[in-house]
Amino acid sequence: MARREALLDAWLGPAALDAGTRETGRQLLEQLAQALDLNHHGLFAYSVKWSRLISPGKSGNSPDWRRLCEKLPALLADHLPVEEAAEARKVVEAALAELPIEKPVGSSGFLREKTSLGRMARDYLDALLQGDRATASNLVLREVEKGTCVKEIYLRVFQPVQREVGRLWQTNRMTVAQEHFCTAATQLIMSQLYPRIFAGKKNGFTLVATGVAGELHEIGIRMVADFFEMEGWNTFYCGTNTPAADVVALVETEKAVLLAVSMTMAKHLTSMREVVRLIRDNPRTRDVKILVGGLPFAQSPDLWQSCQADGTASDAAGAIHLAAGWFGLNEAGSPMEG
Ligand code: B12
Repeated sequence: MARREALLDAWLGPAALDAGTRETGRQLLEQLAQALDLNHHGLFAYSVKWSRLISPGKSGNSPDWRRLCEKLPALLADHLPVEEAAEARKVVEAALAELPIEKPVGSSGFLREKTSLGRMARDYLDALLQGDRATASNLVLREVEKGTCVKEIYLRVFQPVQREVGRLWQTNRMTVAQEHFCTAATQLIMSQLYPRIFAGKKNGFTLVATGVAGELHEIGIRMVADFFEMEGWNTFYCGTNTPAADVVALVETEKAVLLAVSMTMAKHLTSMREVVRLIRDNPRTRDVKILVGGLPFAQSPDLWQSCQADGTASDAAGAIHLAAGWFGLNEAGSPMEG
């Protein structure tokens, strides 16, 4: 610990005195260690891009993370054994190679206002920004009454709006309280759609869905679970931060054939691997298919393999598509004939 703090001081120099900058630096070092552990430079590259978007307001001095990362290999050579330092250099250089061409993550916003649902997403977010949940809710309910599928609302309204909320928070244009308000409102409005979600015919397959231990982001995996429910699956959505052993016990008692596990923060990778290991080690659950997903898996497309999972998908639609292939289900979510 003391060594890491000393490294932070050496790396960031006077900027290390600013708490926000120090925290971002700490997270970057953690991501570098993880990228090295897993041999996935993509995780670190994403973190550097993310750090570049943090606004001066949030991190005080607004350091130039690119320039700081360029200094990192030389410093690590002083702090790590030769071979590890050489590996770290490769990861840092690969991340830096992506920076000049890539804009910071999310720099252009997540709402696509050229489509009608994109415009509605804008109105929905504006209503929430004004603290007006009733208008936001009415927009959604009216759209569904007009015949727009709930899945479309999830993927074209709730998902981009939540990502935009994250971008506004990251760039210091939204407070944590506003973010919490928007998130809570969206969860409430999702619940208003439940009579439609639980209305379909069942196909006899059971899914357990949860976020890993330590993970607090729950909307993504809730959407995944709801998509399966709409496809006729019997779903056990357990929110997030569920202890690994309890996930395995639920899979076993409910005789689930599929487990969907979500992780948004890459630092929870150890918990993710633990769940998968416990499922595989239990003779009664070892054949259950495991689908993993969440932000890091979209950033680093082959990360799922290093977790010994069966697959990943970048969104809820991709998840049901993949499962349909595994379990021989047709477009209506029912088992295929013959
Ligand atoms: C709301 C929110 C929170 C809330 C969550 C509350 C809740 N009840 O869920 C709270 C306040 C708890 C929170 C905390 C933090 N957050 Co936050 N949060 C968000 C925010 C704004 C929205 C998340 C969301 O609802 N997304 C919408 C869903 C639909 O998208 P999704 O999760 O990606 O899910 C889709 C796919 O990924 C996929 N998928 C997801 N899971 C799975 C699983 C399977 C099996 C499959 C196949 C697919 C799949 O399908 C989903 C649906 O299509 C995001 C912004 C963003 N870009 O997402 C930041 C964000 C994720 N948070 C971030 C950060 C930094 C944090 C904190 C570290 C902040 C802090 N300093 O405390 C903590 C970490 C907490 C923790 N230990 O987990 C960063 C992460 C950046 C990074 N480097 O990775 C983001 C990106 C914000 C930003 N732009 O900087 N956060």
